[in-house]
Order: sequence, then C-alpha cells, then structure tokens
Amino acid sequence: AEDGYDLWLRYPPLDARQAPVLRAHAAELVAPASTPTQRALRDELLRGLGGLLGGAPALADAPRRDGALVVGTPASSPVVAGLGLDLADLGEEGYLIRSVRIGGHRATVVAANDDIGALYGAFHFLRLAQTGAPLDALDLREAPRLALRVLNHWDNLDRYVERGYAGQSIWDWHRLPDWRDPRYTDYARANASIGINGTVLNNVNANAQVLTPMYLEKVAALADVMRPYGIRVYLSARFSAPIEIGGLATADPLDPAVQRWWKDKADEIYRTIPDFGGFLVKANSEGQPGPQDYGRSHADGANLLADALAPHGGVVMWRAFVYSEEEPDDRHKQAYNEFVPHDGAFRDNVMVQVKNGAIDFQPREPFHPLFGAMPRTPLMMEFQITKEYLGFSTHLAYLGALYEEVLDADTHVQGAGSTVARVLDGSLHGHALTGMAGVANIGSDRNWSGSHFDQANWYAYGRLAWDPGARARDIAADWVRMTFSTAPAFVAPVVDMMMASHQAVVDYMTPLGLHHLMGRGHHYGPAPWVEGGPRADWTSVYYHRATAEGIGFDRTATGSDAVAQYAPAVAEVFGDVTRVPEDFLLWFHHVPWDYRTQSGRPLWDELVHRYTRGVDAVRGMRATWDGLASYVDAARHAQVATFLGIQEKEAQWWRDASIAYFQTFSGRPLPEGYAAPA
Ligand code: GCW
Repeated sequence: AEDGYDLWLRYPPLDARQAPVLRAHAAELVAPASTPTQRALRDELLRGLGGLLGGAPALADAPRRDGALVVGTPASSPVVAGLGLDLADLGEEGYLIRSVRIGGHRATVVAANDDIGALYGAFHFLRLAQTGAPLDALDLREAPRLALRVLNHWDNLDRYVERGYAGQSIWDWHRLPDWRDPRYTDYARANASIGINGTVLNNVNANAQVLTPMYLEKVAALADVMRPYGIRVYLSARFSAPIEIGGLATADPLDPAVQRWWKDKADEIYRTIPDFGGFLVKANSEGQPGPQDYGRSHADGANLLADALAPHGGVVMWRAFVYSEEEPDDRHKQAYNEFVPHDGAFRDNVMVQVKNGAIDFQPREPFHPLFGAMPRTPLMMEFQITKEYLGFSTHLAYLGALYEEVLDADTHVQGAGSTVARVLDGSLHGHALTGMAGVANIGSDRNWSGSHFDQANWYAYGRLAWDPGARARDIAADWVRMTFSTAPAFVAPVVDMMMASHQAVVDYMTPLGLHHLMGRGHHYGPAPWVEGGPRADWTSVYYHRATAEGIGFDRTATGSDAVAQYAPAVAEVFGDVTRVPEDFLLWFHHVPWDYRTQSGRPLWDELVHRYTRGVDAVRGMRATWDGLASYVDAARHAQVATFLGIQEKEAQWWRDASIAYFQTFSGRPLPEGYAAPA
C-alpha cells in the first residue's frame, strides 16, 4: 500500500527484467505447513512471491521440475532431510540458502535445524528477490551473532508512549485478551523478517499493574500471536511491585517475604506464558524505586529477580542508565561508578543493559565507558530507535550510521580490535548470553514509525542486532530497494542521503561534541540557554559551560576525569586535546574560542561553519528528494518532501538560535560569508 503500512514487506510486482529471474527460482514451492511457524513461513512465501510475481507459485511435495524453492528442516521436510546438508554450526536460528540439484532438477533450498531458522531463511530469500539480487549459485550461511535481539517499548498501559512520535501504543490493552488485532501479526512478521526475537511490551518507567492476573492474560494473548514468529515477550518489572500489588511493607531484595513474592510471581507468569522471556528493570534512576532504597546494590536487586526466573529459564535485563540528583559528580561517570564494583556479582541469567553513550541518546556520543569494563558480566547494548533527541519523526536521520559508529568503536580493553561489537557478541570476554535492545519507534500511526524514513531505523536496528558487523550502507540499500524502488538512479542518491543524514543532524544541533542542548522536557528544539531548574544535569549550561573565554566540558584530569574510565589507550586519545577526534572535542575538553581546529579555523568559526553545514546538508537532501518524484508513489513522496521542509526550517532554527546564544559569550563576529542568525 502507498500509506507505508506494509513497511519493507511490500512485494510489488517485479519489472520485466527481474520477474523472469525470480520465476526461474520459484517455479514451485516445497514447504511443509504442519506447525504454526511452518504455516507462517509458507504464508509469507505465498504472499511475497505471489506479489512479486503477480501470482503465487504452485505447492508441491517434492520438486517435479526445474526451479523449485524447497524450505524446511530435516525433521519437517523429507526433501531437506534427503539432501544431507551440514547444518551443525547453524544453531536454532541459523539457516543456509543454497542452489542445489534434486532428482536431476535445479532447485534452491532454504534449510535450518529449527522451524524458526527456516522462517528467517525464507525472509532472507524474499529479501534477495525483493532487492533484485542474483539467485543463481547461491551459497549463504547465516546465524545471529547475538542471542537476544529485542525491542523495548516505552509504552504505558494507558497507551501513551513515552518519547513516542508515531501515535499511541499499538497494544490495545482494553480489548485484549479477546481481540487480537491483526496488526499484532504484522508486527511479528516485520520483526521476524529482521531477526528480532523478543519484545518488552511496557515502559521501563513501569506500572506494576502489568504483573497482575488481569494483565498477564492480555500479555499471554500477545505471546500467542508472537510465538510462531520466534518472538518472546518480556515485561518491565517495577521494583516496588511487591508493595504495590503484593501488599508487602517492603521491596527489600534481602527480605525473605519479598523473595518468596517474586518466586511466586514468576511461577504464576510461567503458568500463563510458558515461554516468557524475563524482566527488564529500571531501578534507582530518575526517581524509580530500586534496591538502593534499602541500602542494597544493583546486584542484590538483579539477583532477586534472576533467582525467581532461573527455574523457568528467564533472564533479567538490568539497566545501567542510572543517575541521581544526590550525586554531585559528572553524570557521565555515575553508571560506571555504580556498576563496575559489582562485576562478577550478578547471577548467570542477568545481563546489564547499557545505553550506547554515558549521557542519554544524544545525537552523537562517545561509546559508554562500561563497554569492556565489566568482563565478568554480559553487557547488552541499548540503542534508541525512537528519535527523542534527533528531531522526533519529522527530521530524517538514518540511525544505521550512528549504530555502526558505536559498534565499531574500539574499547582497547584487550588491545586494538576490542570493539564494542565484540563486547556484545561475547567473543571478547567469553559470554554466551548476549544481546541488544532497541527502544522502539513504533506506534499506532498507519506507517508505524511516524515517518517513512524512520522505518529504516527499525529495520537497521534489527539487521545490526543480528550481525553487529553488518554495514549500515548495505542495510540502507536493502531497505531502500524493498521500501521504495530498486532503480539504481533512485537507490544511489537516497542511500547517500541517508548515510549523510545523521552527521547533518549532529551538525545543526550539537556539533563538535556539544550535547544536551535541547528544550527541557520535550527535547525537540534548541535551548542551549537553559539554566536553573530541578537539577543541574537537566540544564544545558551544565553541559556546554560556555564563558567569555571558551566552551566545552572538561572531562580530563583537570576536570571531572571521566576519561579515566576508559582503557588507557582510549583515555590517552580522548584526554589529549590534540588527539581527540574533533567530533568529541567539546565533549571532553573546554577550549578557548580562538583554539585552532584541524581545518585551520578558530573554534568559533568552526562552530559556525558546522552549524551552517548542517543546514546546507538538509537543503541538499530536499533537492535530492524533490528530484526523485518519478520513482515513488505520490503519497509517500509528498509526505517525505513535506517533512524535509520542516527539517530545513528547524535546522535553520537550531543553527540560528545556537549561534546567537553562543555569540553572547564568544563576542566574535561571524566569519566572512556566513549569514547572521535570522
Ligand atoms: O532518555 C531519557 C528519557 C526518559 C526515559 C529515560 C530512560 C523512559 O528522557 O523519557 O525514560 O531516558 O531511558 O529511562
């Protein structure tokens, strides 16, 4: 449809060049359908191939001619079993796709150990078809590098989505459990198509009600819908639930009655949802209850829940996003200080979930110093897909580029090559429990994400959770082809535009390592002038520290010394004003306005240059998109064009407001050729 509802699973008829290629490799379909997952798989192939080819292939029990597509596991399909394929290293979720001969006929086989692997393989085959990839001589083997690939919904039970910019929550709690909106199935299909295998249904600022029997029944209904697609449901657990819904006087993790309560609650949950995934917890952060309320540690709190879930195979995802107003030190340092001492003290079924940077999903942050610093604890990445600090759903910012930058960052904890990706995939410190979480950008808007291009961020998140080494550019190219058009004259400029879009947002909002300068509360427009308020670290002036003499946050030894939380090789670079990547200059250093930057420009001029460059980039994006109208249906083209217009206006707003404000400190004129703020 032209309203974006179908996401990247649109399956429009292929053109006259591509259709015969696919037809020759999908002349008939051999795919069992005796389990729910097998039926989901076969339905998807019939739908996908049917759409792409203008008619679904015939079903067969075994290849009768050239060009069969054979899908299944040795257990589900005698044809697959007969091929004697080596599936040993594919695990439960992996698959292979191979061009083979069966009984003298040319065929393509998608094989796995388990139904869910076969489903992932089927989606991969569809992706090849949708993107116009060659289908001859296929020999692909894929298995996910991370075990848990989950979405975090910040969805409240009243359907308000915290930091959601795409309408209300898709979870219609009032009509559940009886009414299972077909949209839930489409949600599951979309997630399975990119390998997502878990979803936390409710906000980390949690309401304990979700753990009551009435809600658990509703959760069970959603779990039923997700199950065939390999997706487990998880819940955010409020630490004080034993008090709020259990009638206890305390939630102290060392209190036997509290321990009993959580065990009973876990037993009850698993009676209702046998494959429940586990709990996500935000504790002792931004006013949420937690173990520290009782003088206990994060490990005490996490282990309490872990012990309750362990008999059922559930996990705890304990968030490291903690900061509190009682702590006067640099907020950058708090998570590290609170968690590193407990490394090794967490149960085996606990993962610590760490945001990509130490402050809070800013347009750009250096990687969080916790990555690599807790070798005895599995660390999970938390990325934000919803663009709380990157222009909500009206600004175009492709986050694949941001995710890739963080995953590629080198922690150096075991010498060069100790990338964040290798911390996450467990290869650096030998963990089998691995994972990534993405704060969802999904809502009840017809197009799910609030804008067409924000669908790409959901897509890229899933692909990178499956393979944190995948390239953001390749993923963007796949997404563009599946979502809009495979025409090379469209794909190339749109992918270039996407790849440059994140830098553009950084430039017009927070260049050179500036951060947290947006309006308080809503986090949308510029407000670098915010000072005074409920807490120092919610003000902008806390972060930019501009004075008549210079600007930036000194996090070196002469300042907060947050750099010391990184491995020495990284600390040396970040801590040295001459070596720090300029993108992080003002994140780590306070420098004078006339400081000479790498371009040769004084800092003030460079700042103005980058703000302006950001606006120019958006103007360029607009022009690119306007020139591509013939490749996209009118409805989607028009909305993207309009949103880019909003973005240009607001990029200018960010630039002008920021420059005008910082000029009150620098006292310097704009460099020649740069327009004065309007
Ligand atoms: O990014 C900040 C948001 C809060 C959010 C918090 C968190 C869910 O402004 O809305 O609360 O982080 O991650 O816990």
